[in-house]
Amino acid sequence: MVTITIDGCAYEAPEEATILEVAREHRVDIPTLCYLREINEIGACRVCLVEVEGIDHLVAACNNKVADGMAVHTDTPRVRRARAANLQLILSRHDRRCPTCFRNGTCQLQALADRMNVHEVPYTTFFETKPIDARFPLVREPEKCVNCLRCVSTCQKVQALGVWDLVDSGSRAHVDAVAEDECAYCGQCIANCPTGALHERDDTERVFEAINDPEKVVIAQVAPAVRSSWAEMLDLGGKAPTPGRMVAAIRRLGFDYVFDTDFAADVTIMEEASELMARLAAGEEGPMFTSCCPGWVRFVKDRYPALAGKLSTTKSPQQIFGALAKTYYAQLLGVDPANIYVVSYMPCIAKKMEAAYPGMDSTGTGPDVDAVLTVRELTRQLRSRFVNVDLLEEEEFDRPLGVATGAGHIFGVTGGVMEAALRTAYFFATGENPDADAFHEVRHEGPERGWREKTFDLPGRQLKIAVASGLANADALCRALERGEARYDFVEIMACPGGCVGGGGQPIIEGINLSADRGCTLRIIDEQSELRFSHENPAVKACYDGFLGEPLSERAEELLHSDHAA
Ligand code: HC1
Ligand code: SF4
Repeated sequence: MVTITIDGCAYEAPEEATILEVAREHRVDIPTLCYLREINEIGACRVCLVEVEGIDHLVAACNNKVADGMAVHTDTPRVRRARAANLQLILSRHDRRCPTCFRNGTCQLQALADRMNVHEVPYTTFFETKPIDARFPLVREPEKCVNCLRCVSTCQKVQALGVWDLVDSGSRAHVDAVAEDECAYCGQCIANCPTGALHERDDTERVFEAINDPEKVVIAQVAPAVRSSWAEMLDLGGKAPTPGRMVAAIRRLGFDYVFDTDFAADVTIMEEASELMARLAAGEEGPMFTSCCPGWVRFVKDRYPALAGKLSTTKSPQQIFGALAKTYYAQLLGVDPANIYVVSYMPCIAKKMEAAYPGMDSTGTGPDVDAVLTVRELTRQLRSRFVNVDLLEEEEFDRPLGVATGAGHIFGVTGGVMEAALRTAYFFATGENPDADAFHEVRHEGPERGWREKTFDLPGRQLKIAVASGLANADALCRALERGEARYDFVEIMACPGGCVGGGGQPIIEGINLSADRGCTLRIIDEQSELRFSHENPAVKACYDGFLGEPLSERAEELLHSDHAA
């Protein structure tokens, strides 16, 4: 430990700590723009400058370590002038049309200018407006980029990919895509962008057009993790952000039916657990990988093609929902599937891409899922339609595709798909339910590095499983599998850290990682659910009895499985 003073107060600190970490630990505010803890500590923006006694120049607090006896000053006239000048230089190259920016109100640059009382830019403004680089489904607006490199570091360190980099030199240096084809569309670079330089393609108006079309039956499906975050950017006037209020809010947008992706997650489990049991019975070499996360599917196919054949063929809940909505439910309604329009609310960017895959068209009338909106797009829809969310009472999902179990709800948190599948696989193997929490050890609590492995006893055999989230962790796990350093029967991987609760389409709140809290919300919803086993979902049973037949039946194979060839 060392002793330092910050603004005259003495603090003990570990030797390896940075000035910024010690300051934050003791509630001394130092502004930052490019800093991302353990991901991007490069001192690029020079907004966190501080004065250190005995050093002539100002130093960046984020990447300078403390030393015994160090005296730091965070609020001198020299510090304030330098920080403001640096911020003004950044602003001089930034497209400042804030009112029409997607990040208006959540932009860290905007917030910093306000917080630092910077209201003028005395330098020549020379941002260049270029046509929007609309790469599906990510959109980049280069004139809003502040070269903080957060996207570069996030993609490299969290996702083991190198889509972005700094190109050119001197005053022409800027961030650009250098390996676009590698992109998993996870959206983590968007979630960590401090400005509006990166965002998802906006599909809100397309959905309103469908809602306004009297010919269309417009159906919403809501992903598991959305219920944990939907109200983060809304003012509910102190009311609890329950799934029931979420349903009421979405219904106010004009949908004919509000259904639950978690119903389809229960169907996914019926198919995936059956597939696992069949693979084990056939003595196939493991592992079987979950395939509900399109970011992971894209990653493994691109990076580890030899392992891609081990993906479960079961489609994701989003796609199973779309396929059943346009076949089973169209039949129940007596409506031509061409007139059904399915909208997904997802915490995810890659789901926009998954919905557009060739082959995800079960009826030959168009994609099973017509539009995919993120939680941020949902927030914009509710605001733009002036829905008074604080007045909403709780409402139920519509039936039958709105009936789900606790097992379906936990899909949205890392370990949840595995746990849900094991509950049902155990039932398939024994004809009896295990304790609903028998497999709780697969749960990850909080952000983690690496992967978790466990061995469970199923009658007659042991099942070795692993769970990972974040593609850097998936990369390490795949490497271990390829080298023969690990062996599993069943592996769950989600591309985003923490699972979908940490998805790239979730609300962005600078400096706060809410994925652990959101994961707890889903766990609580599971614990409080009347039904916690997918195979006990009465609506799922009815769907099999009246339409699909058995899991892995010919019709189920045709509608609910894919070779992930896209
Ligand atoms: Fe997910 Fe899934 S859990 S992938 O994270 O399997 O997006 O929430 O909808 O499809 O159910 C996302 C979440 C989501 C699918 C399910
Ligand atoms: Fe990298 Fe994910 Fe961003 Fe693609 S979406 S550039 S994979 S962080």
